[in-house]
Amino acid sequence: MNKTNKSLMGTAVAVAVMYCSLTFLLTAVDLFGKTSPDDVGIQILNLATLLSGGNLVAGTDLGYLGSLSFYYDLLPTDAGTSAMLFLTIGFLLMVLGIASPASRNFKGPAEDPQEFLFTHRPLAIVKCLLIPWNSLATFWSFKKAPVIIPIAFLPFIAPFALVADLLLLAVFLLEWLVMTAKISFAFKKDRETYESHTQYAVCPKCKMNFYQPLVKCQCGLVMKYPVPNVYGVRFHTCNNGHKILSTGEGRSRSKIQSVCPYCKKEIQTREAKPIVVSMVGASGSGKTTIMLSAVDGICSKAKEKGIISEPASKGLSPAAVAARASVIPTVSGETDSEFLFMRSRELSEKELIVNDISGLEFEPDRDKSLFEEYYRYNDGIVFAIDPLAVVAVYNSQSPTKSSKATPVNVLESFYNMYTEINGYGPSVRSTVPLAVVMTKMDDPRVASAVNAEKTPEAFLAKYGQDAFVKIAGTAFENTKYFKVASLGQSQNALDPFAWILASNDDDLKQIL
Ligand SMILES: Nc1nc2c(ncn2[C@@H]2O[C@H](COP(=O)(O)OP(=O)(O)O)[C@@H](O)[C@H]2O)c(=O)[nH]1
Ligand SMILES: [Mg+2]
Ligand SMILES: [Zn+2]
Ligand SMILES: [Zn+2]
Repeated sequence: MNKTNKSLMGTAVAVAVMYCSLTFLLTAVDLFGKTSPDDVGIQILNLATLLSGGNLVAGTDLGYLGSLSFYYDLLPTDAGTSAMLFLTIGFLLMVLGIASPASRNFKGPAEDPQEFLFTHRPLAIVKCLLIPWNSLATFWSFKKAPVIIPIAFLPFIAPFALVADLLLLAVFLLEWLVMTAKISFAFKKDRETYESHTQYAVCPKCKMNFYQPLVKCQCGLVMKYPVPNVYGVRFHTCNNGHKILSTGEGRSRSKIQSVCPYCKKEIQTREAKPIVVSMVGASGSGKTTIMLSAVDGICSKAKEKGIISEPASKGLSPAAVAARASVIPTVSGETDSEFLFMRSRELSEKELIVNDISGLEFEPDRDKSLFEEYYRYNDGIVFAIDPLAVVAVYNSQSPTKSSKATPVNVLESFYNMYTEINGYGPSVRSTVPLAVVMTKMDDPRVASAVNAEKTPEAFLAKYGQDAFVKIAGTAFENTKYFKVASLGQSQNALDPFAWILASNDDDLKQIL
């Protein structure tokens, strides 16, 4: 039982037991009649009697207890002493019920194994009212047959249990009101913060996006994302008793291990706002190299501005970025996305996710299902074009020979899949920013060919790719052309990424 539940249930139970004790005491005093009516003491007792629901022998000879004379005949003592004995047993059985494990079970269901709040578990009121009767459940679970004991003493448990229920109910309702208000206030505040800082999460493994991931406790239990709710306001407790923070304040919650609700794999989300960029282009057009150079650019820019950038996937490790001049072709079939986190004291955490899959797979005739997951969600597309390859195809005079990988063909097959997966009609323009990048600009041959024309668009048109410019402009509302060197002295691979990040996020717009 967690701390909140201890105090919620503890308060209710303490009040109930106190009043029952008073009832018990008053009954005892009355049974043995040791006070005289003139005492100041009796006045106080009378008032207490009124408040505590009365004693059990008030009125007639033995009052309520008188009707239970059957029990007293069992003992060879006078009715008053017997009544007291049975009353004591009844009282103790009620207290036993309160202290029994049945009263302290707050465990959540297997599909979401967290402790419920005392006031907000399913059937909370019923379970609360059952607390004083729980000796029945305890004896039943004990060995079934001994349940006869609390059943036999029910007439003596009942008066105490009923008084206890009355008080439990009063305290419970009060606590319910307070907790409901606290939860709804904290939930609203937490949701507002989450929606302004994070918005949603993306799985770098299966590419699905979702509002919040699942979380995994240190003990391995997987549960829903902890937010202020029926499990607690500021923290939750797993079914094994581990504390889990349930508000985004102070970033502590973001350190909990996330789990993708779709593929169930362990992922990192950190409450960072995800920005997903997909790399598109023929094999060898320079996608992986641009990505690595851009990550290098982001990291140095971030450092300048006092932002911590943390490349968190293997493909973006400092070693991989440093060795980008000798990048090995992306393994065909590699499907995990690369990701990098950025944060500072002023900046709520951001996550750049890059989908960089083998270039081969963008060429026509490929199985569409491979792409299903990739293009369900994108914040930007970087389309890489190797200018020398464009010139080479143009000069080869045999357009059929190597035409598979021309920018037009790659764009067409990409766009066909893209529209189909996202359910667009052919006339709908995508609002996702498309950065078309002329790569390898540090190569003098590339630079002279591209720079001979006024713009990258003019270069493409000159070398037989005017259809590319037309299709890109028709299909994407927001297209921009870049000339990029990802290697050499003056690298500027950050430019297309900065443009995409800035058009998605106002904070990053200020920084990049
Ligand atoms: N000189 C130069 N070479 C580049 C540049 N970008 C990529 N390359 C080279 O082009 C080849 C293919 O690059 P890669 O990034 O693997 O292309 P991908 O298949 O599209 O991922 C590699 O040998 C890279 O070193 C660049 O900006 N400048
Ligand atoms: Mg590659
Ligand atoms: Zn746990
Ligand atoms: Zn997943």
